[in-house]
Amino acid sequence: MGEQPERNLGLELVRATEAAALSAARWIGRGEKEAGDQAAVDAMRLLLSTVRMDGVIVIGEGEKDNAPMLYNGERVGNGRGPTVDVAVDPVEGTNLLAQGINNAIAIVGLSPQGAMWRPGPAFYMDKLIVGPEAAEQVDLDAPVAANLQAIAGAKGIRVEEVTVVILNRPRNADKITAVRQAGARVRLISDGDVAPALMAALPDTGIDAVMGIGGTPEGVITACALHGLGGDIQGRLAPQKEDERQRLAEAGIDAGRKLGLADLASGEDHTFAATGITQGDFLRGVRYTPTGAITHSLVIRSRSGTWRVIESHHRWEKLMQISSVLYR
Ligand code: VTB
Repeated sequence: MGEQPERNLGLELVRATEAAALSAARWIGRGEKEAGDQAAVDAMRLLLSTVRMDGVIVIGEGEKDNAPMLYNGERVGNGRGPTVDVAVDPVEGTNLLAQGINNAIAIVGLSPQGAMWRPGPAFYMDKLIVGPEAAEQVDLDAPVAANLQAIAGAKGIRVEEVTVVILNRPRNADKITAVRQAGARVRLISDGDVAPALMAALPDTGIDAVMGIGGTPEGVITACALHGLGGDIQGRLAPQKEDERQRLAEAGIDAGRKLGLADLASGEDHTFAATGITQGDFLRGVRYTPTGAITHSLVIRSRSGTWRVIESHHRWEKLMQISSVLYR
């Protein structure tokens, strides 16, 4: 047993998301998502090793066999301090990065050991994500129109003014139709449902909810952030292929169960950091100056309910002295 997390590790973690974003940004729009992801992984891993924690990755780049670094089960941190579950997504939205599209971000989430839900073979999850106003008002099992009414009511706006982000996939077609039929607006995205989930929970972003089937690991990471922002996520596994269904059954996971915020990340002690890679609607992307680069990050700590926005100015000359990984 380590000590309970007391310091705001987010302020250390943000260096890891900044480093990942700085490295990934070299690959924006170059059409090579693996190379971009690898650059982010290398940089994030380097900085995570400095963080005062005894962490184990529970949401990472995959199983050890196919992910040489930041794989599930890898120990990260300097080995001292609190024992924690770690979720990493060095590039959330590798397609967005490769194609130079908005809202690719670098993410790290921390929870006390055992507090994060292990997605295992569960790739897909149906999600309903709202901000603090509507947190107690919606239900994944209620009709879409009823949830939209509840969100509008909680926010004091009309349903026609509610904007819902949905991943543009055939599997979400019914959801898209239902939202439109109820009179609300849909913003379709090609990838990356964590950035809009953050926006749904932050004030004044123009995004009110995220709905539809996306990734399960992204759902857990979102839960980690929402504990601090005050919103809600409800989900239910939504296996898309027979293979996934079978593996869930073998693992003894009940795919029919409705999962709430506390199932996805339990307790009250969660830390989250994200840095913009490509230009984003909330987080700005990495910008270059003659001598370095500027990053824009969000740090959330649920214990205090504090969220911070951090703009950092980096100098290549100095980063070069630390590691070539940080300056390419
Ligand atoms: C989801 C979503 C992610 O990839 O996992 C999606 O949550 C995968 O869906 O944010 P497909 O298999 O249909 O592409 C992201 O969009 C990016 O990792």
